[in-house]
Amino acid sequence: RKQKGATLWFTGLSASGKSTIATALEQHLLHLGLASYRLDGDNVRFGLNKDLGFSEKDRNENIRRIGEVAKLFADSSTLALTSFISPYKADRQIARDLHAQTNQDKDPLPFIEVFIDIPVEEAEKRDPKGLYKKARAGEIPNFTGISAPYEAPENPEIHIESHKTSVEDAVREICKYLAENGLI
Ligand code: GGZ
Repeated sequence: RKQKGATLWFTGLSASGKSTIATALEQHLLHLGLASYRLDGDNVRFGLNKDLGFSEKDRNENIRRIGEVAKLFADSSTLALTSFISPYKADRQIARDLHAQTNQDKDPLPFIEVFIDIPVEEAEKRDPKGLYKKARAGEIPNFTGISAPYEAPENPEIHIESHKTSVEDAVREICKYLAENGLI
């Protein structure tokens, strides 16, 4: 059976576990023999988007470009896993709308919002890179959850409370959704 493409759009605070879960999911999908590709800060913010910082305008443009790139992967029948804070609802909506706009004869590309939900206090306790500490000290301006907003999704396709869920269970839940929707 031919593989279908889709975008799994992870959103959540820094240190919520987006990239950890997306990486574990990618491994699982590769074991199943499915093509998937992960887009994250390491391969996007240092290349395609190296001209962008963390102002609201720059984040808008960051997410717009990532939405376009994810769409290209999904259109090539790959499962695109994007792992960015994407704090603004309107930006996530733009990425979603892009996936609905395809050539007349083609079906819309599935866009699955995966909310990796964690209270900011929990993310701050994790603080694996010491960024929250720096943000509290005023050393990082516009830090999401501290001095810049995070607009939580209201109706995400998948909602994972990452401080209460193991990485394995999160992967299982996402795969269940993908299977139920004929994507794996
Ligand atoms: C939030 C920041 C900031 C500010 C640098 N606010 O935990 P990390 O380090 O590895 O992930 C964060 C990453 C966020 O980049 P995104 O492209 O995902 O953001 S957005 O979707 O809002 O455009 C964090 C680091 O970059 N970082 N400065 N001010 N996170």
